[in-house]
Amino acid sequence: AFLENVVQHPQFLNGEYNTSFIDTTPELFVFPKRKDRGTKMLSFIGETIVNGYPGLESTKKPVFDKAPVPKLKYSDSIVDGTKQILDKEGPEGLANWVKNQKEVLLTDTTFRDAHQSLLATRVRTHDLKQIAEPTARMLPNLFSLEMWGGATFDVTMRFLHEDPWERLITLRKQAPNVLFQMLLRASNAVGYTNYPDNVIEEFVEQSADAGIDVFRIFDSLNWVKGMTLAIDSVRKSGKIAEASMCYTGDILDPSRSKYDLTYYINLAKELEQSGAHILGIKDMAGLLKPEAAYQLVTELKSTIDVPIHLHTHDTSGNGLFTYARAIEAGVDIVDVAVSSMAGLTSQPSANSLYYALSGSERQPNVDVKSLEQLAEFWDYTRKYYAGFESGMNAPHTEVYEHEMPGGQYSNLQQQAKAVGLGARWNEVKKMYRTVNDMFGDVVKVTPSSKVVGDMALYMVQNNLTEEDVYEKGEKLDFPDSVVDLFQGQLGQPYQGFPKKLQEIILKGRKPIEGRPGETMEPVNFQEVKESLFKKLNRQVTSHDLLSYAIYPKVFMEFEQFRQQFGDISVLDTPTFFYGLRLGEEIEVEIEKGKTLIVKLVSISKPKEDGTRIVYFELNGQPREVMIKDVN
Ligand code: 3PY
Ligand code: ZN
Repeated sequence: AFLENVVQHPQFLNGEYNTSFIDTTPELFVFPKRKDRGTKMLSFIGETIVNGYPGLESTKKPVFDKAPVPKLKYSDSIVDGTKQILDKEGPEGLANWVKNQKEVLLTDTTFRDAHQSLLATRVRTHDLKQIAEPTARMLPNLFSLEMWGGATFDVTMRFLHEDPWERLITLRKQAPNVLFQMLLRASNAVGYTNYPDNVIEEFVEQSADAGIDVFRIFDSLNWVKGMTLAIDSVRKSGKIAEASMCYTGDILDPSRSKYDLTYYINLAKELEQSGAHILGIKDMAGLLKPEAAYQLVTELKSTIDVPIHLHTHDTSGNGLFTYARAIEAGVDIVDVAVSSMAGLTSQPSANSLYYALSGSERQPNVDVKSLEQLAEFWDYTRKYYAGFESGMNAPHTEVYEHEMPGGQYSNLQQQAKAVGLGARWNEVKKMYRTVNDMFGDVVKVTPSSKVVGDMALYMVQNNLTEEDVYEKGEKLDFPDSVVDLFQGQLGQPYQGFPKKLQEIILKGRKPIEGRPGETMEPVNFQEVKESLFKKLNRQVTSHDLLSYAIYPKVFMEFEQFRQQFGDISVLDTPTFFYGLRLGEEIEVEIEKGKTLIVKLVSISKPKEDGTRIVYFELNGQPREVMIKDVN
């Protein structure tokens, strides 16, 4: 096992070799890259011990109880589910099957939106991997598992230092029976800006190949023209296009007439005509009130033919009431999360919905005891991520006023703190609504919501009122994202941009009116492949190419991190965030059947240049790494 290369070979050490040695033992002439896996991992753990994990307050590693994985009979095969229906009957067949179900169907968002909205998207593959197979075995009647896309794509690389594609492939193996669903921001893919058409096409094809079955496609301005390319690409791949309309405003409020019932009905018809297999109602902020849900779903049921899938956030505390009314009106599928990952800015609880519908013929066909066991796992697992909780701990009806999406609330709060506006958070929230109204009452969802947030921060930071913007606008340097939006780089809002503000913001620049992706230079994937090959000095996969095309800087930093520290997705989550306690010993399975035993022995005082030596034992052998203490 220790014969890694020629210099350790006994014949070489004894001088007993001639030139044929090279020919008969070529495997010994492969030299490892600078450091071996063990040392790389120790460097990462040492770094975390000395400098902490970015964004987490550096505290001593808390003692966590290990999350209990439900005990199941793993020898039984997994029961077939919706995935097999899709594979046999195709997307239309699956859509028909959905319409024929008496019970309301469930999408479990625990693997994606729930933690995006509660824990800053930080849940790691290591934890998902442990519960994916139990979930597939215990909840085989789910419509789908939402487990990819949205913010998870960049956060996995940026903050978790793992590959989003590997997550998808790994989980797919463990949960082969339930449809896998992702959130796709139409022409913005999984990014914050429009991409060339061929990037969208290639991204959909590769995601479908790697395991995604249902693509929930939305445009951040509800601009159907910006969605058709993504819808067409999904249809071409043989998967399910769930074209979605984002819900904003309040159809019950006559003073918000821009987004009234007619607006949504027309939009839904347009999406159906554009090829939606399922219509999504994406209530990203949780603004859809119960009676509004009833009216909207009732009206849609009599106008469109495709099944309807409703998504909401429980921020106001009214989520279940909204679902109950939508279910009464005939909605086909709703989004829920396992109870310990539900509520507040996340989705309503699956467990609660089950009980709420007792006695109803639409009560979902799930085993509530299984839900409770999964909830127990997540209850423990969530504690590992406590440092990323938003601090909101009760229903928050203020959301009807500011209309901030569930996934944005804690993010914008962080952004505000970062620019020194933590104490003026209430002003920022109010300004968010003011900016919405200045922008002509826009749909606010990634990335348009980020633009509204950027403008609100900018105005509060510079003590600007709405009047100031109109009066002193020519002299103001607006955030780039605001200029891009008003230039049409994210597409066109319903009823256009407010002209006066657009002139002030663009300062003579010409807005575009077509689809931005149409005029962008396509990415030459072959060229990118060659140049990446040179930079990375390894085989470049189609997944790497897409990660790079969508997030060039984030991808390169992720690669550099992997070169330096190796694949640290194998570490347990407490160690990943907090390192080790003195004397603590862990086992790390770096590949099947290969385990490293790591123990922290001691940490030296910093030397003059700030470096510390961290002493470990690796498989019983003393090892040390030098870490610069930057605190
Ligand atoms: C995302 O785009 O990530 C969202 O969750 C929007 O609601
Ligand atoms: Zn959501």
